Amino acid sequence: MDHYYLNLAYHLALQNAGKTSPNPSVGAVVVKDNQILAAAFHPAAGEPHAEVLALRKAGAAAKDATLYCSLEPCSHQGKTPPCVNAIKEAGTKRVVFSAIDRNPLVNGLGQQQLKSDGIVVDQIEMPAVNHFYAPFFHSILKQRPYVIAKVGATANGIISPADRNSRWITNEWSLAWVHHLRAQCDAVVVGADTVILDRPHLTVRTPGIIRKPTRIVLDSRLKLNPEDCSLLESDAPILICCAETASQERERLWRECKNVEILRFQGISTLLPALFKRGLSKIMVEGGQKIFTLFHTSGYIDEYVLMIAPRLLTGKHFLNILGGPEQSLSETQRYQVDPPQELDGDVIMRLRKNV
Ligand code: AOF
Ligand code: ZN
Repeated sequence: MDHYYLNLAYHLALQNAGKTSPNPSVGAVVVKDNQILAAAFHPAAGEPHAEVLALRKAGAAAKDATLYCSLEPCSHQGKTPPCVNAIKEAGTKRVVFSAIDRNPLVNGLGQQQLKSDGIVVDQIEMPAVNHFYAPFFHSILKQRPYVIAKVGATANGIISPADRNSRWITNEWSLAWVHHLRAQCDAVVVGADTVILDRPHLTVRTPGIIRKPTRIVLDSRLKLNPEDCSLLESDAPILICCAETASQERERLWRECKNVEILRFQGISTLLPALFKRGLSKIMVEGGQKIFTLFHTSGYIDEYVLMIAPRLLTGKHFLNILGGPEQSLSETQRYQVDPPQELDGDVIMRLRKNV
C-alpha cells in the first residue's frame, strides 16, 4: 500500500502546483492501520509545510502512524520550523517519502535526523515525482529560474507566418493547455515586438484558477508605449526589462501605470539571477524568435514545450523557431523526450536537458 499512499501525497502536491513558489509544492498523508487519518498540501511560501498541517489535522491519533510525503521532510529552520521536529513530537513511527530535497540546507539531513530520532524511514523514488521537483531543484541549486520555452509551430517549425495575421497556429485545446501551463509558472517572458505585433494579454484564463504570473517584457530600448499597450488591458504584474541606456522619460511614463515595474539590466546572465531574487523560480518564455534565440544560444532553456500543429507552411519570409549562427548537427544537443501528448491533432513534445 506504500505506493498508493505516496501517490496520493504526490497528487496533493500536484493539486497545489504553481502556488507555493519559491517553495516546492508538497503533499503529505498520515496513515494508521490502513486508514487515512489526515492529508494536506503546503498552501504557500511562509505558511506551514504539508507534513506539519497533516500531523496537526491528525492530532493525537498520529502517534505510531506512518507519514507519507512527496518530498523529504525538511530539517532546517526557514520561514517555518523544521518538519522533522513536528514529526518526532507527534510520535510518528515511520516516514515514507519520494524525492530527496536537494535544497543544500536539507539534502538528506531530514531523513538522517529522523533516523537518529529512531523513526523508520523509507524512500520510494518515482520518476514522475523527480520530474515534478526538477524545476525547484534546478532553481535553488543554480540560483536562477528554471526556464521553459513554449513554442507553437507548424510541423515544419514555423512560429510566425510572414503576414502575421494568422496568430493561432495550434488549435483551441492547445491554447487551453497553455493557460494551464502558465498557471504553473511564476512569470511569462516575451519580447517587445511580440507585444506590439500580437497584442497579447499573457494572463491565465482557466476557469477556477486564480493565478497572475508576472508578465515580463524584454524591451532593451523601451519601445513599448504605455499609451498603447495590450498588457495594460488586464490585471497582472508587468515587469519591463530594459537596457541601462533606455529612455528615462519613457520609464517615467511607465512608472505612472499600476502594477508596472521597470528593471534595467546588462545581459541575460545577470537578468536571470535578478529574477530569481525577486522570487521568480519558474518562468516560461513565449517568444518571439529573437527571444527564443537569445535564451537558446546562451544555454538557458532548460525545457522546450513544442506544440506542433499538423500543418505545413510554404514561403520564404516566415520565422523559424530559432535564428542564430549556422550550426553543424554535431554541435547540437540531443534532449530527453517525454512520451508525446496529442490534443486533437496537435502534438505536444517536451524536450528536457539531461541534467
Ligand atoms: C517540507 N515540506 O511542505 C515544503 C518543504 O522557508 P520555509 O521554512 O518554508 O522552508 C522552505 C524550504 O523547505 C524549501 O526551500 C524546501 O527546501 C523545503 N520545502 N519542505 O518538508 C514542505 N514546502
Ligand atoms: Zn518542512
